[in-house]
Amino acid sequence: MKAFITTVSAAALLLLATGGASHGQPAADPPCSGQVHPNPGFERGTTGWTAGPRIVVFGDATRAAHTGHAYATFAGLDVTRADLLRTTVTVPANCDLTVRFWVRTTTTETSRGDYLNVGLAVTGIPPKTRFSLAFDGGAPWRQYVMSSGTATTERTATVSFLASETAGNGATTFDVDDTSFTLS
Ligand SMILES: [Ca+2]
Repeated sequence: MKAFITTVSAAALLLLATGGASHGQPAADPPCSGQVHPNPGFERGTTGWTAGPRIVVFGDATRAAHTGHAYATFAGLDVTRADLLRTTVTVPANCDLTVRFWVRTTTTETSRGDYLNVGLAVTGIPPKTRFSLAFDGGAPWRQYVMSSGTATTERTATVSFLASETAGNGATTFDVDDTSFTLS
């Protein structure tokens, strides 16, 4: 009888050991991969973004999105005003964040007046304007790319689109679509 119990106990220990081994295997994607924003193409409105009251996210059959139905537009109304659209993501330690976005520029300006400043603020680094787009950006959708670099600690990265326009010199509209926030 004692020998039987010992055999059962040995089998139970073997099961525990097997379970422990499988538990140690990775169950999720590696931390430095994939697109990490929940709403990169604005198909879910302003979810995941902080948007000023005059940022319009919509679908317009006569002005198609880059992909999907929606995009963010900083409307050229030829009035003096500013709009801010921004979002923050977490950048794990030892990861590089690459931010890509597409912009379409429609204008009646002939010199720089209205502009769209695109900024990237990363923990530990002074906020910086990476792109200052203006009337000459072009009507076709055009892609821009910027990245955070790596660090040994977890950081946050805030991307901001700040549009500013002035009255009286024509109007420029900036449409933004298909942002992506990819870790590598
Ligand atoms: Ca879209």
